[in-house]
Order: sequence, then structure tokens, then C-alpha cells
Amino acid sequence: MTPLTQRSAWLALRKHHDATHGTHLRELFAADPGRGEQLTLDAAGIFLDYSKNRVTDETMMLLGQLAEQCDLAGRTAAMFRGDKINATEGRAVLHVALRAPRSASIVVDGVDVVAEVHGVLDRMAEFAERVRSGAWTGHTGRPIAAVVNIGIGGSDLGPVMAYEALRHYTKRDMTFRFVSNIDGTDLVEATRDLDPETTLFLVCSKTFTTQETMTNAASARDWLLASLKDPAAVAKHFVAVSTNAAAVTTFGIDAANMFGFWDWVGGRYSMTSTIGLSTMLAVGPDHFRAMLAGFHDMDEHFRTAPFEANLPAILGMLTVWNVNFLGAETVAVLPYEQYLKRFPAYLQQLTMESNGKRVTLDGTAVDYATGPVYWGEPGTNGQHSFYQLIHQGTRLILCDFLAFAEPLNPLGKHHDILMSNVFAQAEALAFGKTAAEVTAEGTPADLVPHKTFEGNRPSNVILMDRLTPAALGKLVALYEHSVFVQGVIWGIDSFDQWGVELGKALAQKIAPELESAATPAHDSSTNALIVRYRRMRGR
Ligand code: G6Q
Repeated sequence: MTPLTQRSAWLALRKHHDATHGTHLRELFAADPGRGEQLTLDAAGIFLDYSKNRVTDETMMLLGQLAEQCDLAGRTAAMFRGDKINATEGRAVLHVALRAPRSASIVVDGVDVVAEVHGVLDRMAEFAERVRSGAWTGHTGRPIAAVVNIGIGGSDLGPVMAYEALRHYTKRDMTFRFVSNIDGTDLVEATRDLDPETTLFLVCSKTFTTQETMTNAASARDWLLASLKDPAAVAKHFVAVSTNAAAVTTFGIDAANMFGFWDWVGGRYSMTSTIGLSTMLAVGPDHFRAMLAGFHDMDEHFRTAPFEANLPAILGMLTVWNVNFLGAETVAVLPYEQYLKRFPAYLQQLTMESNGKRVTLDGTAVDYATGPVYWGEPGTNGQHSFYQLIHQGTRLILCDFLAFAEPLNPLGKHHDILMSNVFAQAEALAFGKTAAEVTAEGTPADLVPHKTFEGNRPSNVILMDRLTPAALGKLVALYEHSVFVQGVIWGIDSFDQWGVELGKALAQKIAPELESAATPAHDSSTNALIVRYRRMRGR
């Protein structure tokens, strides 16, 4: 296969970039008064304004050609069909099956997985209703008042993001906590004001071997038994979400209280699987199903819409354009919605664990940039912090602004002020303020360079009606598929994560060395750190 950087569309994009990169967004807008309406998409309940990217119709046409030359359509069909596109792990990638309607059918290794998915969803719903209604009681007969999700990575970030995002819809008389870090403080702080008699732990781990989760789960069990005294209490206060039934039973969790999922669900793509149990407990089965329907709407849009009208395809290709041709190294995700405060953290894993790869599917080192760094904070807080660098620093940062027309908590003029900031920031980034404009305001000459805004900074504005469960589903699926699109262009496996292994293995080697007196066997820096730590702990 022709390497990416030698494909005709890539070469044409390079040439196109060289010919047009001197053109400022101010000029692009001046040349075409309809630009702000044309370079937009409105589909599946999401409006995307991408006009403030440094693109023209020709750019978009060439990006479409590049997608075609990378067989985006074929790879998309392969994913939806259940082909084992996670090649390095030999697995299908079927998070889309988790939100397919009951009537759908997707067969993997001879099994209709959609039927299985709905079987498990029904069990989850039944369990969630029992807990929410108080029918499920703890060991001493009291109903559950607090749910603690123990999990890490994909078994934490999606659930905590969704809980925060959908807080408006949650059962307010129940408390939800999320424990992920091996740092004991996480568990201690999460449980310090909880009553063991009314606390339910969800141990979420696909493998049920993850060090952090297993250690936290064991300490949570100790915390529970320290007050309830009877090991039989575990069955009423612990449920597991896992694919490893044997390990769940060994831990002491009743197999009847285990919710399974499948190896074709990647950790960071698992929030619509049983890993979303905490979400369902918080918002109830109906809202959870509405969220799944939102995901499915975006899945179908992605699967069927032509390239030029396809939201994830356009968003993904714009990222490729900004990264590979304009040199952006990071994407700032800026939700102007307080409930999405954990969305940037969630996206960091989704995007960076998926596309932080340096070899293509066949193991060849890439000679182009792959996944950018994603980061962000809710607006308007970021404006009073890091936006300075975005506006006047030396780096090009692609900004994704996320906003909703309807506030969930209408309060005076708050929402109009919030929205005016979204629109203002995107405008300021694109158009800036010229030295002539600054001078005309009577600015002293020596301050003119400081007060000048170069502009020409790219951004996307993603606008939705209202943050409902369905809207959240659409938004997350939009990014999931955008990440997939980028990975297809870069020719990488977006669904493995070998990069997390080395540190894990080394930590397992170092843990016993911290307790031993033997000379550690690492480099001089690691050895000295280990010895110093032992000394600091009086060992
Ligand atoms: C995500 C990764 C990773 C995983 C965690 C937790 O795609 O696979 O973040 O989710 O390491 O794994 P377990 O669910 O197996 O505990």
C-alpha cells in the first residue's frame, strides 16, 4: 500500500497548504460573505460551525479524497460489521452494538451480540430499579443511599463523566462517588462520611486483575466488614462489572451480582456497556436508554451520511488538517456547560489512548504526526487562565467550543452571558485585532504589539439544544467516531493501548524493592529514588 504521505491526496493537500497558508481567516471571510453559513453541518441534533478553520472548499474536497484513499468507508463498514479491526489484540470493535436497538442484529463469531446486549441491559435495569426503589437492601435491611464506583481508566472516566454530565437527571437523595486512584486518599475521602450499612460498591473492571481497582476493592471490603463484621455482607454491598467471572467469585462477590460484557468492548469505549451501571443507577433505566438512543443516532449518522455531510468524518478530517498540515499539536476542548466539567478528562483518554501511536497497523514507524494532545476546562473559567496562550502565544491550538442553547438551570442572565462568551472567544481567535485597530484606539505605540491579536486561530463551535441524556450520547459518539476517522487516516490501531504496559510492569518490580533492604537493580536515578524513599520512610 502506498504510504500515507505519498498518496496523491496527501501530496495535493501539502501543495494546497503551501499555496494558501498565507491567507488569513479575515480574508477568507471577506471573500465569501456566506462562509459562516456554508461551512456548517446540522445533523442528528448537533450543529457544527467549522467555518473558523483555515479551510476552503478545495481543502474540504481534498480531505474527502484523502479519506477515500484511506478507505474510510471500507474501514467504517468493517467496524460496524464486527471485523477484528483491533488487529494487535485480534478483537472486533463493537461499541456500536451496545446501543443498537433490540431489532438490530450483529453477528460476531456466530453469536448475535445485540440480543445478548439487550439481555444484559434488561438485567441492569431490573437491578437499578430495585436499588433505586429501596427494594434492594443492605445486610442489615436498610436501603442503599450511596453508590461507590471502583474502577480506573475506561472503567472510571466514562462513568464519572456521565454522572457529572447528567447530574441534573440523577436521583438526588442518593450519593454517588467514584474511586479510581491507588492513592489511599481517594477511597478514604470517598467513604469517610458514608454509612457502610447503606453503601453499595460497584467494582468495575473488565479484567478484574487491575492493580488499582483490586487494591481499592479489597480495602473497601475491609472498610465494610470492619463495621458489619459478617463476610456474608459482601453479597449485599458489592456487585461486579467484569468479563472475568472466576475472579469475581474468588473476590467473594455473588456471581448473581455480576454484570458481564464482552472482549469486543474496549475500556475507553465502554460507558454504554454494563460499565455504565453507575450511570443507570443515578439517572434510571429510562434516561440511560435515552442516552443509548442518542449514541445510536450518531452511530447511524456516521455509518450512513455522505462524507461532506458527516459530522464525525468532518470533525476528524479537520483535526488531521490542523495537526498534519497546520502543525497544531494540541486540541483544547472547551465546554461552556458546567455539567461537562469532566468531559475534557474523559476525552483525553478516548483520544490520546486511542491515537497516541507511532507505528501503523503493519508495524511501520510513521513519518507524520498522529494523535494530538487533548486538554481543556469548562468555559468561562479557562478564559481567566490559559486562553492567553491560545490568543497570543506562539502555538497553534485547535479549539472545540461546546455549548447548549437551553440552560438546565436558568438563572437571570447567566446563560446569555455564558453564550456571548463562547461566540466572542471564537470570533476573537479567528479575527484578532490588528495593530492598526489597536493604534486607532489611541494606544501608546510601545503597547501596540502587546495589545495586538494576530487572529487566524482555528476553532469549531459545536452547538446543541439542551444537555439531555440523548444529547450526551450524540456528543460522545461524535468524538468516538472522529477519533476513529483520524486513526484510519493515520493507519494506526486506535483500539489497543500497549503503551500503558511498561510502566505497570516496572511498578510491579519496584513495589517489593521498596520494602526490601537489597540494593535495587535499576538505573542510578531510579535506584537513588528508591533508596531515598526507604530512608524517608525510616526503613
Ligand atoms: C481503556 C484501557 C484502560 C482500562 C483500564 C481498566 O481503553 O483499556 O483504561 O479501561 O486499565 O481496566 P479494567 O477494566 O480491566 O480494570
